[in-house]
Amino acid sequence: MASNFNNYHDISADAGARVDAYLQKALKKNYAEILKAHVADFQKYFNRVSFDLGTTDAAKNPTDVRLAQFAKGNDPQFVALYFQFGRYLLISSSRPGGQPANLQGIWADQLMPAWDSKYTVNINTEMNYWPSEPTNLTEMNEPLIQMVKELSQTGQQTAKDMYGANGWVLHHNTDIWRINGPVDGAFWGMWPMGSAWMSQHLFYKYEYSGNKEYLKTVYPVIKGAAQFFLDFLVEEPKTKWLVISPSVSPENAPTDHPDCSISAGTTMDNQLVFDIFNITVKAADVLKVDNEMVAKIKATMSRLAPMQIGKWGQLQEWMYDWDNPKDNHRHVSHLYGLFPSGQISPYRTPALFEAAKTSLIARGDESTGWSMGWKVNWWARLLDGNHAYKLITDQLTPAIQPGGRQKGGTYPNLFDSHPPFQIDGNFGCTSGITEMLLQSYDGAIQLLPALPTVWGAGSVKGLRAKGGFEIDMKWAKGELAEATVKASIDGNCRLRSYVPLTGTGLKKANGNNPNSFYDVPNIITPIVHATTAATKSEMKKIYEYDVLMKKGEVLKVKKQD
Ligand code: FUC
Repeated sequence: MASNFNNYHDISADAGARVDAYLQKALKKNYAEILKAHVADFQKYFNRVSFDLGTTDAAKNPTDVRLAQFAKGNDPQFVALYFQFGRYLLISSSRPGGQPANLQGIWADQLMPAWDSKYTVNINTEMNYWPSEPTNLTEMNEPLIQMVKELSQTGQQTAKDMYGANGWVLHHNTDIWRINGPVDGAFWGMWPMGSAWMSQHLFYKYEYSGNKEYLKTVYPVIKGAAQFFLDFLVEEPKTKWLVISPSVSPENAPTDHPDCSISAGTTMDNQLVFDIFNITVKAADVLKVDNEMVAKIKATMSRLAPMQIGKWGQLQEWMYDWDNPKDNHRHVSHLYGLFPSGQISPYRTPALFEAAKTSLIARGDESTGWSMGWKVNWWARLLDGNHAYKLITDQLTPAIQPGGRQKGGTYPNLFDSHPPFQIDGNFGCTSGITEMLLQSYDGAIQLLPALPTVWGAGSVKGLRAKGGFEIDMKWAKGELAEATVKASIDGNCRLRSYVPLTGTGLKKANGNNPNSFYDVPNIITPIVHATTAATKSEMKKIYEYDVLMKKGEVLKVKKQD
């Protein structure tokens, strides 16, 4: 019930005294009071978001039956339930003062759980936190932020000892003791990019709230991550690009070049370095600090490696064109640039958009649980609601097959299966469903960007968008009917929609969005090696509007008749 653990470098607490204190406090209330307090505490967070896709008779079946029958269709409420289950899991496993959600959350039921129930930071830990801001659960980030702050302390020593570098480093895995060095083997472990990815989450919280006081408290961590990469980048001799070396494209090896599994300048490395530099510059600008370092970062950014489109039209995963179109590895790390990052956009970078799509099609759909969860997000960003829905169906497939064999999918209690049980896929899919309904990147708030045909009518309330906006939407016949936007800070609200809208104060959008939370990344021009003509996706017409909103204001818009 308690331990002597205070934090990663202090185990001086008295476990017995702690148990006593817990019990004394609990015993003051009877069962009914405790239950009431618990429900009130839970609902305070949970009830911020509602999601309705309609309910059919299938909802009367027990969960295992619904799961087994989901692919046959006609159970839209199951998706809404699964979405809300992800929120339930985050509320339950990531409370301020505790530890962040790990590989099995608080539900690891073995003494030796898979991968020690730790934090794999080359995707899994980040995925756990994708839903926190967009599904209105900002408080649940607190344990993650605390862990990243602690990692930024322990990681300074590792950066010095291993690389003689300033700032802080984190490799692909960590645990409650905040370890930062490579573990488990060179092929997985030699990935020095953890600080670049984990620090993004500290900045997301700022982007959704606009709270500068909060930003001040995490800025040293973000800056420390950038400092490491300023020291660590090396010049690639032929191209003169500044790259990471050695590194891996997480856990994947170019199948035709197995000797190159550890290489340099992989696409994900370049994208991550770009993002950590980009957010450091933005944060320093908001806080009006560190001019000199910002100038150095900007000069370095101009020398980073560009994304490259390889010979079969794919987004290259490595610096050299080693991608094999038959590779169906679960990690598709080079698409980090499409999601969660916003470097690739259908409207700004159409060539990269098509290349990312080509890569994803080649990788295939069915995979491990978390990989399918990530793919829902990617197909949403590729604006293909039906393909995103196909991935939800793949994920909501029974993990336990006839005969007992397990595969990637979902257990009868709705836990995600890698296999074995891993909670990241739950969070990844909850995030993906959100991305189908609302995206706030690429210069605008896009309403219903990737609605699948099967969700003809529905409503959602309480989703959050960057820049402090909260959004409710209703749709019918597959089209947005109305939306409400509440502003929690001042700022221009740019709405993007597939249908023309009316509403008080709505003006046709013009030029760049003046709201700095919607600045688009100024990426390096990609290099195209492809010899075949690129595929061309059919894009729906979009309508964009601006409304200048003040804190507390509410905007109502409707589809034009
Ligand atoms: C990474 C993934 C595995 C698994 C593990 C916890 O190593 O490649 O699939 O999710 O983390």
